[in-house]
This record gives sequence, C-alpha cells and structure tokens, in this order.
Amino acid sequence: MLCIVISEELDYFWNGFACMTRKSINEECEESRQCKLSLQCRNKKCQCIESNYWTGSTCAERKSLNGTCATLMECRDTLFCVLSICRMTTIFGETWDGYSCGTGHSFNGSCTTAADCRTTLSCVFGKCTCNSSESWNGHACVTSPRECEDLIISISGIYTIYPGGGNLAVQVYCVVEANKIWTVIQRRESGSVDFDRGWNEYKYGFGIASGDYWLGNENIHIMSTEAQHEISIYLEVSPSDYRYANYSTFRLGDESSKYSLAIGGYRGNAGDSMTYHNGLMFSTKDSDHDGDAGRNCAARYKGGWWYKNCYYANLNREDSNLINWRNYSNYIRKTKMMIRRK
Ligand SMILES: [Ca+2]
Repeated sequence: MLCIVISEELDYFWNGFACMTRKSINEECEESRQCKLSLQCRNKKCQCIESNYWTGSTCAERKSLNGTCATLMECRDTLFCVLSICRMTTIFGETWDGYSCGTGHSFNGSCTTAADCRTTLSCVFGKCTCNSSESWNGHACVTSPRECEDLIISISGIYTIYPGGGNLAVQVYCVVEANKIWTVIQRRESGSVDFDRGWNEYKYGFGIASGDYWLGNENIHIMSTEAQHEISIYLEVSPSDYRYANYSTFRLGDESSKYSLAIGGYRGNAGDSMTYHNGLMFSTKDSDHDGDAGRNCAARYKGGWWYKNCYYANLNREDSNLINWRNYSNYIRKTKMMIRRK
C-alpha cells in the first residue's frame, strides 16, 4: 500500500497486487493509470492527446501560429517550423482560422456555397455551420456527444455535451471511474450554490460545472429517455465516512408528467432511501405536486425534489444545511448524482 500513499501520483501505480512502474510513450497499456502522467491509454498504447506532442519526458501543447519551435513536431498540424517559428504554408489562399491553415471560412463565417467553408462545414442560410447531428469542436464538425459516455476521455473533468444531439451545448462534469464514464446531473460540494430555486431554474438547470449544480430536469429527461439509464448516488459526511446508493433503473418523465421519477433496483451501502420517491412528481417552492395536501414540501425544506409526504431522501435541501438520506445520515456534506446508459 506504500506506493499508493507515497508516490501513486508520480512514477508508480497499484495494480491490485503490487506497485508497477508507469509506462512511457508508445508502450502497451490497458488503461490510462498505467501510463505516466500526461499520457493517455489510446488504442492500447500510452499516447499524448492529439493537440500535444512528446517532449521526451512529458506531453506539451503544440505551438500555434507564430509560436517558437525547434522541430516540426512542436507546431500544430498544417504549420511548419521555419527559422524557429511555427509558420503557415505558402499555398495560395490558405488562412489561419485560429486552429489550423486551410481554405475557406471557419465556423460561423459567411458563405454562398459549402465550397466557401472549411472542410466538414456546410453552408446554411449564408453561414458556415455543422449539420444538426454534429457540433463544432474548434476545428472540425464531429458527431455531437450526447452525454459523457460519448466522449473519448480517460480523466474526470468538465466537458461539453449536447443532450439529445441538438445544438444546445451544456457544460457538465464527467466522472471516469473503474472504466465507466458517468454524467453528473447533481453535485453539491462547496455549498456556494443556492438550491432553493423555482420550477424554471430546476427545469433548465443552474450552478456551474466546476462546482455545485443541477443539470436541469429537461436535460435529464431527454438523456434518460433516449436509452435505459442507471444512476449512482454518492453521499459523503466526511472524507472517511461516505456511501453509495446505485439504482439499475433511472428515468425522468417530461414536463407534462412534472418530471416524474422512475427509480428502482437498489444496491449499495447507503441503504435504499429513493424507492420511496419512485413514481412521484417533481416539486419546487412555486410548483407544488407533492403528496402532502397540508403543506408545500419544497417551500418547507427549501429545494426542488420528488416529494411525497415529504421525503426519505432530500439531496437538494437547502434548509439548515441538512442534506438528508434517511438510511444513512442527516449531516451529508457532499453529494453527487450521476447517470450512464445501461
Ligand atoms: Ca403539497
């Protein structure tokens, strides 16, 4: 266990039995933690991500137009290292679009036909744009990632997804854990975002992907009805006291159903506090669809949720800083709700 504590982050990783040396560029791998930091395991080899090059000891960002360079490798694709500067080719008509050299206008540039646009772009209503199932990643149109699982990633972090494959870009936190990629729909860690919000804010989402947020009932509905999803709920009282509740079924109805919840198939070590909420409608302080005729549960506990009379679990509760999970604790400090396709 010593290598985990002392130098897991540096040159070694724990393979379940022993400390193993992290692998270098182009060495064979099965997952990214086997590779040296800054390398990712892609096509079973430790590699730099596409926009980077290997310096001999680490991955570094390729230089943009007019950046200093020693070799061609250090310049972005389509640039050449000439007299120690990354320069454009001299092919007539090429321009720099902020990412690479090429002919034609970049994304959102004006056009009459697709020939006026960079490759992969179409000309729609006089503007260079991607077709509806694709999105612009800064240099090309690519199939829109509908949720985190569609991204080619090996590190947890903030990424852009397009729920339902539409044009609406949403920043989201993706968790990569044990070879599974999850889309975080709810996160409370810093306590800096107020969860006592109204119907429309819960509908469209609030907060920030780098901190606390609610992804939005509309996005969650779209994602969870496109394909069958499971959910993993993380609950933390303190760094040494945390639990999981996983459910093999998770789906949110549309707005006309008041984003009603379908959840079931519990497993975990937090106890099952969500099955109580199965089949219930979402309520907010300004839109009461709970199972309690005498009061407005969302107003009482300050947070939107699938209330009945009123709850067993209440992870959006703002009242008195008491985030609740009946079978575990009333003093939860951090929560994360994340989903993936089954
Ligand atoms: Ca009520």
